[in-house]
Amino acid sequence: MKRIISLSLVLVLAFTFTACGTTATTEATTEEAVTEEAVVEEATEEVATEEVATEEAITVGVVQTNANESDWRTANTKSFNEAFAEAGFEIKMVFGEGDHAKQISQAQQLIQEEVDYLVVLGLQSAGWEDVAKAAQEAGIPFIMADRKLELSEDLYTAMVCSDFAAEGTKAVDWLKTQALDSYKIVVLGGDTGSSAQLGRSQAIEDGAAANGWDIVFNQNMKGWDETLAKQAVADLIAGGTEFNVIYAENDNMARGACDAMDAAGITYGKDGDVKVIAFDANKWALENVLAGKFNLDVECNPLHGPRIVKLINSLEAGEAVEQNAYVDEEMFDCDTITQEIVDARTY
Ligand code: GYE
Repeated sequence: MKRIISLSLVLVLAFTFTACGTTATTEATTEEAVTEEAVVEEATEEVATEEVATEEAITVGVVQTNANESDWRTANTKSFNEAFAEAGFEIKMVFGEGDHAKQISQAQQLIQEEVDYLVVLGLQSAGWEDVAKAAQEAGIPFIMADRKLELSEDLYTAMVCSDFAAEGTKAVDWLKTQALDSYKIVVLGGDTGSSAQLGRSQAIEDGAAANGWDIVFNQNMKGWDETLAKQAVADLIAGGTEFNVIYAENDNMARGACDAMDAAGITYGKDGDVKVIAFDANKWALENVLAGKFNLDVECNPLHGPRIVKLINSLEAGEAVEQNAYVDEEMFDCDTITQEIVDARTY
């Protein structure tokens, strides 16, 4: 919310001094005139400084998913806070804590508070039309980050997201190269209805159908929860379900699955009986890839802070921006990863 108060103040000050000056000028010496000019100048500078201070306070409302959803989410939240602070933006971040309706009302509240920009990371990809329309009516640019929402292009300004279908396809293509005698796949999905879960799950379901692979278990873990993933795999083992692939839709759930297999004495990873696929590629997870505990980790990059700052600054400057930007991402294979790659990881 930018405030335009300074100009009038400058005018008042200048007028006061000149008025005084007028009567005085006839009487005052050159010196006095110089002093008054200096006073006016100083006042103008002061107000200008104040104007700059108030003018730059761009307020950005960020509708985040859950505070403690995963190590990825923690890195993502940190990236926003650090980049916005560095840019001098005022950040208003709220967390939906697993509740889609709560995110919707939080977004509406931020619109009421007249934020300058609204950035949404949706728990659910569907159901955002009303918020997007309300933002539009209020003249507030609607930006999607991380997860693409189901909105027509006329309802949002820009998006900086990951291509989750492409991430899933990378994993499926890698699985094909493993040429296993049989494929018995356990799918540990993320939050139901989030575009991250939808994209990654669709890819493995299509891949299995196309290649005649068996998906022996396919369930979404509320909140991408590591403990729920561990329990689900422990129950499968206890129930005698045979599997030789874990397709865990984030690093934390992959680690949960490994803990369950450790407890049951089942080998996995590079030299084990079960292939482990994860998504996110946090630094600790890449250490697991290097150690051969995870076979593959498909990157999903959480460092959206600087990307959104760049986007907002372009919009502020009236520059054209790419409406649909996908983050460049790679994957890490236990047969090719190096210590240097792990050391270079910043999250
Ligand atoms: O994979 C998971 C996080 O939206 C891409 O959300 C993100 C996902 C990420 O909690 O770890």
